[in-house]
Order: sequence, then C-alpha cells, then structure tokens
Amino acid sequence: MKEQLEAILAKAKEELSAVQSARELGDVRVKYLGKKGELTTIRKGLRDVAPEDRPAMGQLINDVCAQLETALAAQSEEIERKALEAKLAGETLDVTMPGKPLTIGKKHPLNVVLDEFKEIFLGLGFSIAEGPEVELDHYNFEALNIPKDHPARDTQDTFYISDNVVLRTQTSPMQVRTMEKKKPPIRIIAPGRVYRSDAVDATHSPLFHQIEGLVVDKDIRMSDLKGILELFAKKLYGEDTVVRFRPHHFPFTEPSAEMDIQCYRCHGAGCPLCKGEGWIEILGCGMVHPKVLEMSGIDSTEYSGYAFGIGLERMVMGRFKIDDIRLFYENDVRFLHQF
Ligand code: 2NL
Repeated sequence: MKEQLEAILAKAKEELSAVQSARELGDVRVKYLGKKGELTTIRKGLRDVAPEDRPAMGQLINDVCAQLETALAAQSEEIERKALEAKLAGETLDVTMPGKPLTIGKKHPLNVVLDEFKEIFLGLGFSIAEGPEVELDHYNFEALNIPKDHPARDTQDTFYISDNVVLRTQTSPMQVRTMEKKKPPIRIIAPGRVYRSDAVDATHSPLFHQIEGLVVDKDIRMSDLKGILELFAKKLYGEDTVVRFRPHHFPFTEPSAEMDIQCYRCHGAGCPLCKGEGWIEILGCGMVHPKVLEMSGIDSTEYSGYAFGIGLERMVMGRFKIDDIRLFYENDVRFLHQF
C-alpha cells in the first residue's frame, strides 16, 4: 500500500506541474482529494487493514494528503503570480510619451486693470468699500439728489425689483452708506458690478463695472480732486500722460467735470483710437453736492468732499484695444489668454 500511495503522489505532482489555470488545479484536487478521489478511496479501504497496521497506514495517508495539499497551494500561488505578471506586462507605462498640455488660467483683463487701480488708491490711503447689488431706491437715487422725476431714473435704464428696490445703476450707494455710518475723514473707493437696462451691442451691456471714489474731510477743494486724478492717470497710463478737465453736469456733484487724457497713441494729433479728437474721455467727477452731504448727515458748512466715477470696461477696452464689450463676458480662453 505504501508503494501505491507514493505512486499516486508522484502522478498527482506530475499532473499538477502541467496545470495552467485555477480551474485545472481544482480538477486535480477533486481527482485525488474529492469525495470519490483516489486518496479518499484508499482512506476508506483502511477498515480492511489489520487493526495493528491501521495507525501507521492512517499516518501515511495523512502525510501523503498533506504533501499534496502543499503542492496544490504552491502551484496555486504560481498560477496567481503568472497571471499578475501577464497583467502588469500588458499595462506597461511608457514614461517617455509626451504629456497632455495643461492650460493654466489667467487673470481676467478687467481684474488686471482693477487690481492696478486698487493698488494705486490703497497706496494713497484709500480703503475699499463693498455693498449690495440689489439696492434701495433711496441709496441709488434719492440720497444722490436724483429725485423721482429725473431722467436718469427712467425705467428704460433701471432694473426695478419692486417700487423701491432696484439693481444698483452705479456704485455710489456704497459711498452713501459709508457717509451715513462714518464721520469724516472718509477716503474710499467703491468698485463693483452695476446694471443698466441697455440693449446689448459692441459698447453696451446690461451688466458692467464701475469704480467710484469719495473723499470727505475739512477743507477739501477742487484742486485736491484734480491733483489726485492727474496722479492716478500718470500711474495708470504713464508718467508723460497729459490730462484736461471739462465742465459737465451730474446731479450729485457741484461743480462737476469730465477728465480726458491726451491720446496715448497719437499724443493729441488725432487718430482712429481717439476718433480724431486727440483726447480720450476717462471719467466723471466733481465736488460732492452740499445737499448730498446733508442728506447723509454730514454738516456741509464744516466738511466738503470730492467724488469720481469710472467705467472699468471702457478703460480696459482703450488700454488693450478691445473693440467689443461682449468679449469680457464670454470666457473664451482664446480671448482671455491675450492679456
Ligand atoms: C461717471 C460719473 C461720477 C460720482 C460719480 C458720487 C458719489 C457720491 C457723491 C457724489 Cl456718494 N458723487 N459719485 C461723482 C461724479 C461722477 O461718475 O461718468 N461715471 C461713469
């Protein structure tokens, strides 16, 4: 019986060495160790063996079964290792392949100029004021000396949310709120989105950006306004920039003016950029109307102030030779990557 067992073990090991898959391995296990397997059958034959030989025979059968189990486990490991090797070989990574190009984001041109603007005015001691885009009629109009029948309130220009709530048409409401809350000296800039009910074309958009500035203190004069705005123009457009002030009218300032810069392309000779004028209009400004100061609770006999307002889009369009305002809002990377 001993020889028989050794022969079975040798045969099983030989079969096992040829096995290629987990399924074939299972077949070998069943053939020898299954219910009707060759070793199981021999174990059943133990009861015909003489009682004194049984323990030794039983031990021998157990040894052979254990050896076969070990061989099965080893072959199973070998099959798994080969499968993993084949899988890894099929997945090799070619580290010399060129990578996919990554598109790096860029600052929006409106922010390029806005940040320069903030930098200049923060350096002059101004702080930045922010506030709601949905405003009370009072802050957007009434407190700025724009009464109910004023043409600037025309429903054609203003988005009304309700009778006394509007989308702000300028950033002045933030400045009015500051004047109401804070005692002079006040020195703020108010940048932000504003809304006008305009038809969209190359130069008009219902949403655009404005930057306003406000200074209120004792003895503030028109010369302070002119000085600070000329300094700002030189910082933003270059030290050789020439400015001029023309009389104008705004309901919230008196006197009021518009500031032009001499065309930076033709230096005053006249060219397509300045439409032959030699000058480019940059902003509106003036001395804060005493009525506006009083309405916000500031004594106009003790304090005076100046204010100015600039359209950001128009400033950026001139600077970067952009001819259509809609390009700012389309987020086309081919446009955005040029600045
Ligand atoms: C323009 C003109 C301007 C102001 C805005 C202002 C604000 C307060 C009081 C008085 Cl709280 N004035 N703002 C003053 C003058 C002109 O903007 O053409 N903007 C595009």
